[in-house]
Amino acid sequence: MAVTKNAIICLFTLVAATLIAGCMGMTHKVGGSEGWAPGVDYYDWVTSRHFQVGDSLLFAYDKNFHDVTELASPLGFEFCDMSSATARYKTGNDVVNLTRPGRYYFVCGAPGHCHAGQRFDILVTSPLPPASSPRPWCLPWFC
Ligand SMILES: [Cu+2]
Repeated sequence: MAVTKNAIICLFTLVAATLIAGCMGMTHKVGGSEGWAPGVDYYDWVTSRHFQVGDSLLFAYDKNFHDVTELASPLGFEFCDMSSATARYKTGNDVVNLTRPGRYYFVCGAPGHCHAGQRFDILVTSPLPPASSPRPWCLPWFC
């Protein structure tokens, strides 16, 4: 009955992995395979996914040419005005944790890149059910 036993172990591992993945936040690689660069359609990228508190963004780019600048203001975002910058990342492989619900604005701080379209804004929602309680299908020791 080795096959049955293996199947049970396999199923259990799969269920456990799904639970762990479900409880932890999701990492969104910005721009998908194209990464963080001018010429990528970030509007398209943003509209195809959902962001919630606990998720994170991974920016992969050439640090010699780009950075990741987080802006606080929608007007700053619209006009590529870096004066409302709240954070700047420049390692070329930056993870930004989405720790609060609300709108986030990201642009590239290199001259001209924001105006050229290397920017996006996202709406981050609270996890459902409310942030304080674990997801109902999460086993407590995973959360
Ligand atoms: Cu850039």
